[in-house]
Amino acid sequence: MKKLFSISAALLLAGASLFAQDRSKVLKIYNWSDYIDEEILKEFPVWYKEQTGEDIEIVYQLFDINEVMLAKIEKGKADFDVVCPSDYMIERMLNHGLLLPINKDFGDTPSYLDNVSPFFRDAFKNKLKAPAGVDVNDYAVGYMWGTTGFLYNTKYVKPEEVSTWGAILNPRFENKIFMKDAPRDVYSPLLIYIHPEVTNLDSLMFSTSDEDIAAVEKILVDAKPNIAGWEADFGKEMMTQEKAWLNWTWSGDAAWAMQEAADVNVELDYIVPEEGSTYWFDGWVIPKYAQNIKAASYFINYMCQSEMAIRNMDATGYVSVIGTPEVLESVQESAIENGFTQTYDVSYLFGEDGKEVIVDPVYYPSQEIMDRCALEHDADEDTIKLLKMWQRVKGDNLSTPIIIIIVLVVLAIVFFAVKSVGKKGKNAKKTKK
Ligand code: N2P
Repeated sequence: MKKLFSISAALLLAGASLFAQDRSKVLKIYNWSDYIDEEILKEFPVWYKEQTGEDIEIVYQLFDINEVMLAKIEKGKADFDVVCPSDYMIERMLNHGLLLPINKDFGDTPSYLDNVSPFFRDAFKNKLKAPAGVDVNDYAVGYMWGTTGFLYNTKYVKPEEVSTWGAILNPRFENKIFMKDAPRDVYSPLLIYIHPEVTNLDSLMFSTSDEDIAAVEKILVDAKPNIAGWEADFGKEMMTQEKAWLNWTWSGDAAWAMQEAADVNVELDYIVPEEGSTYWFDGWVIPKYAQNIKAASYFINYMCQSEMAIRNMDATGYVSVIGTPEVLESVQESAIENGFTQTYDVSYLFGEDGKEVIVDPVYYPSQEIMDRCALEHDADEDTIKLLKMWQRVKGDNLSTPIIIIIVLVVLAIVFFAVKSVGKKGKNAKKTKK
C-alpha cells in the first residue's frame, strides 16, 4: 500500500492555480483527506487534453467531514466543480437544490459510468431519498464504500470485548479510544445499539426523536473518560503507533492501518459489532455553484475506469464501488498475496463471478455482515438537533494532561511577561540615573 496523499502536495496543486484566469481551464475538486492516489490527479490533465484537446489545471482542496463541506457550499457558495459527499449528504444536497446534473455526453470518449456495480446504482436509485421522479444516478456517481466498526489492537483487546458498541463504556479502555469525528457515523450505530428490539434497521436509520438523541448523548457522555480524542483521519496512525487500543472508524481506514501495522509487527483487527452497523458510500457530485461542469463530468468518468479504481484502492485502503472483472481479479490477487485463503460470497457486488472468491473480508464484508448493516439518511431539519448534541458531547473533551499542559504554558507566559516588564523597569531607572 502506498503512502497517502500529502496535504502539502494538495496545496501545491491549489497554489499553482491561483493565477489561472480562465475558469474553463480550471477544475476545482473538493475531496476527503487521504482519499485518492495523487498520481491519478496529476495524470488527469494529460488524459483530459487527449480526450478533448483542452487544457485543464486542477485546484484540489480537502475536507474532513461532510458537514464542513456542506457549510462551505451551502453557506459559502464555494464554486467547487466536483465534490465527494457521503450517501446521506448526497440526499441532503439533492433535496436542497444544491446539485447539478452530471453531463453524461462524453463525445468520442467511452463512458465508464456503468462500471459502477449495479448494487450501488440500485442503492442510489432506490434507497436514497430524492425529489419525486428524480434518479439520484443523474446527480451522483459512486466512488468508495465501506462499513463502520472497531479497529482494535489484538494485544490489548479481545474480539469478544468489541463485539458490541457498548465497548466504548468498558472501564478497561480508559483514555484508549479514538472516536471518528463524524456525528452520523457515531449516532447511527449507537441508535442500533440502543434498539436491540428493532429488526428493520432501514427505518430505524430515520429516527431523530428527542428520546433517541438523549439516549445516545448519555452513552457518549458516559464514555468520555475512555475517549482519548476525536479524529477524522489520524486515528489510523494513532493505532499503528499503539497510542490507542481502539478506534471507532471506517473500514477503509482500518484496512490501511492493518497493513501498515503489520510492517511494524503491530497486530490490528477490524470488527463490525454484533448488533449491526452502517454501511456507507461516497459519490462524486457537481455542486450548484460549479463553474466547469464539462471538466467535472469528465473527471467523474475518468475516475470510474477499472485502472483508477484499483490504484485508488491501493493508495487509500478504501474499496471502490467499481464492480468490473478487472477489479475483482485485482482484489483476489492482492488478497492471495497477503495470505488470505478463505473464500467469500461477494456476488452482491460482482455478480455471479463473485460467488466464491478469496477476498480480504475487511474490504468486502460478507453477506451476513451486510445483512445487519443499514444505510444512513439525512435528518433534514432535525440535523441541527443532532449537531447540537454532538457539540455538547465533544465540547470540553480536553483530557486532564492536556489541561495541565495548557495551564503550565499560560503560567509560563505570564511569568516571563511579568519578568520582562520588571527588567525593562529596572533598565529604565538605570538609564535615568
Ligand atoms: C477518508 C475518508 C473516508 C470517508 N479519509 C468515509 N465516508
